[in-house]
Amino acid sequence: MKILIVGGDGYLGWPTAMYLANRGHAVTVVDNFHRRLWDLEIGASSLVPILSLQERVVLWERISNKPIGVEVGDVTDYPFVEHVFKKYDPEAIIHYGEHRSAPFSMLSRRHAVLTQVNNIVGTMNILFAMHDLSPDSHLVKLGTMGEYGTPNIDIEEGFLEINHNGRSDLMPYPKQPPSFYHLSKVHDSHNIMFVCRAWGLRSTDLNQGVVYGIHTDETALDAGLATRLDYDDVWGTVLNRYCVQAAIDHPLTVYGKGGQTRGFLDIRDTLRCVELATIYPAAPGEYRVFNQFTEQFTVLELAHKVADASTKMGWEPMIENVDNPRVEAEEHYYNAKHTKLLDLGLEPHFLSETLIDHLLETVRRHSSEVNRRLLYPTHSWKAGRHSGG
Ligand code: NAD
Ligand code: USQ
Repeated sequence: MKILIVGGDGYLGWPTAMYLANRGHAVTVVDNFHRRLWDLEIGASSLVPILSLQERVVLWERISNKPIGVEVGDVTDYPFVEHVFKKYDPEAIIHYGEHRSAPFSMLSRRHAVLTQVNNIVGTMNILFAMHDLSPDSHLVKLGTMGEYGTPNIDIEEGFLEINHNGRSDLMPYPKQPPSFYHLSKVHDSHNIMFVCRAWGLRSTDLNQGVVYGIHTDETALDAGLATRLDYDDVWGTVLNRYCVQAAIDHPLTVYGKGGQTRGFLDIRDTLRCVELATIYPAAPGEYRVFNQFTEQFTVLELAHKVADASTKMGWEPMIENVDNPRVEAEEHYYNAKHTKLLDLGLEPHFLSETLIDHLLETVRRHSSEVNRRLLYPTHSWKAGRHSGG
């Protein structure tokens, strides 16, 4: 298939590009490198060194002999999006190209607005390009489990049967997102659902949980093909952060009581889920929602798993309950359905000691480069404490 991967220089986009190219698809990566710029603002960088996109592609093509196209540009710029659609006429657009940090979106008015403009405008431009230039193409859009929040009832996959005053309907599941970033995904979902209905476009919205790990079959081929590993308090996700903290004898930072339950998945399952959604597309006019995660844990459970693995390696991990910088429930009911990708053929890689050991060994090799000032959270989300700038 002719596939565009928007955000193909990122943590998930780059391994996806190699994975799909390896399986014979004609892959073109689109990115504007803003993520690398936003890192500079925070003073953060990937713990595992990463090459530039162009260097990665040259190395990949030398090793695999499978081409990956590159288009550098910003999807909030419509003439650029038009140019890309006219040149490639994609059958599928895998859209990772958004700003993805909840803490970043909560830093100030500027960060909140930047996040929402980037994400919502970029997605709208892709929808208009699909409508005008490739109306039969399929959008595989990365959303987030955070769109649902943490309701006190089971979470369904996208839609909920509602009975009201003697009548019933299948309605979009209620959304209670916890940050301006997560809200941007809700706004995207509404826009996408609308154009599927109004214009007959086809789309799959993947409500993904928190991803962990950096190892895939393709990244293992050469150190130069590595994907990024974020560990700072703005970009780092929880399990990746715990592993880095354990590797440098820093306390594992459990925010608050640690009863926050989330859906998680191995990065290899992200690639497979996106592949499944792409090769089994939505029908014209169909807007599908898949919950993309394989297991759910509390963040305290995860800290214990990392601590146990570290102890077995002879390290002396500590778990610290730090003041929670976020506004979120620390003890709550959580039961989210996630069967649709399994039905399509997903065979999950569950979180294992081997995986944690592998991640711990990798980060230990780079432990001298960890910036300790990025480990404790420094920005509170509490109301009234955001700067207007
Ligand atoms: P990332 O920040 O590593 O990659 C995103 C890429 O998109 C970056 O390379 C960035 O430069 C690019 N980008 C952003 N805005 C762009 C624009 N306007 N034009 C062109 N390129 C742009 O993020 P990631 O972790 O790879 O996440 C990818 C997607 O998956 C995001 O949409 C994110 O919300 C979603 N997601 C990620 C996780 C996770 O745990 N990493 C979990 C659930 C959902
Ligand atoms: N947490 C800790 N300690 C830490 C870091 C985080 O306890 O050191 C807690 C947070 O308070 C939160 C949970 O871990 O309760 C998850 O936080 P996270 O930073 O790992 O992930 P999150 O902010 O939710 O965002 C990440 C991705 C985002 C994606 C989301 C999926 O950055 O792009 O949308 O995971 S989900 O969580 O399902 O919404």
